[in-house]
Amino acid sequence: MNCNLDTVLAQFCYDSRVIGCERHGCGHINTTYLVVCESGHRYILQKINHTVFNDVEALMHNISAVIDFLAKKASDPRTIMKLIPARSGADYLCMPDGSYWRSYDYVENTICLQRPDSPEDFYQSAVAFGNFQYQLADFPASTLNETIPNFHNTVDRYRIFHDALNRDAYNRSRLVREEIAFVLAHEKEAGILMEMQKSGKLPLRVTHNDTKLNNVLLDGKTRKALCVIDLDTVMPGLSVYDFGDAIRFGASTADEDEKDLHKVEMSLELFGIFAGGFLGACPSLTETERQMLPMGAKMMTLECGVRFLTDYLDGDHYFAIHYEDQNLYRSRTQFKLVEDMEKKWEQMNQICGSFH
Ligand code: GN1
Ligand code: MG
Repeated sequence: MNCNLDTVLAQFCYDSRVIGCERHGCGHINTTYLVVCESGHRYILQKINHTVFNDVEALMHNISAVIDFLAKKASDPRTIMKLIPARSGADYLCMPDGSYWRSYDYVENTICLQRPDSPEDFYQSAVAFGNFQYQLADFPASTLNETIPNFHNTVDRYRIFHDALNRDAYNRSRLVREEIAFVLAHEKEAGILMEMQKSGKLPLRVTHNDTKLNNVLLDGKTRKALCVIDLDTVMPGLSVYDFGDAIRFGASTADEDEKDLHKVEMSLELFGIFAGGFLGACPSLTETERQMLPMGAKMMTLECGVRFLTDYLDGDHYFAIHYEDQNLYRSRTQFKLVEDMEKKWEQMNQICGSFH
């Protein structure tokens, strides 16, 4: 039996009676609602995908620790997410049907974008993510749980891809020969970043790991960077993951599932703008980290494409899809972006080298 939303809503400490609750946002993993109360106060309610995050307690421990840490450094409370406790006093709720829920204050007068309306919007997201990483530089990383083990371990993502391909449970591999060939042709590069981390060339930091443009809120009035959201994957990681994942999504000239690949390019202009904002807000990166930013962009894009294609082969159980073959279209845009980055490789390196 599935619990109904009213029963869930009744268990959170909202300031007045709930008068509305609608689906909200574009996340691929959790299910998000916008809650409106009689007072006019609004909240975010999320059903946590506990197939993806199977230790919800560990996940919520991370989030509240990160929020508390950032809140101590922040001068404006709107810059940090605020968890709304359940009536039990806990910061999440487990319902009798086994579903998990949490709630946040809704940050009013903010903008959440799927694509930058202007280069300045993208610059602001770079400032937000660069600053986020900078603020967490002295967070005690060993107290963080790994909410999804091997999240950006591209070599392991390839292992899972091979498993799915061998199973071919939905008999779909015959439909995606070209995409499979692309993935296999890039396999030898998959370990580059992790090897550099293991040999001490790239330092382990506390990173966000999911730096899509829609995981940052801009101030509605000033359009300046305000608040980084979606803290589920804050874990020890590499700075170049955060840079790279943001490029993958926000420097693309088209949507993540664009069907017309002619429209999909990695904009060098946006790449440069993001690099400037990110490096300016996070001045502590080492020379090697700076040099590896283009590789971070390429690896995060390749890895995400591999993950989308794996999920397509596996029957679309991980990423939420809104129409058939959406994961396949998503994977194609990622591979097109990787190809485009390979063409623009020299310029990408030049741009990163120009910020000293
Ligand atoms: C997911 O949850 P959301 O939509 O912000 C995914 C990211 C992918 C992204 C692709 C926990 O992010 O890793 O890069 O989709 N999050 C998780 O759009 O797997
Ligand atoms: Mg998100």
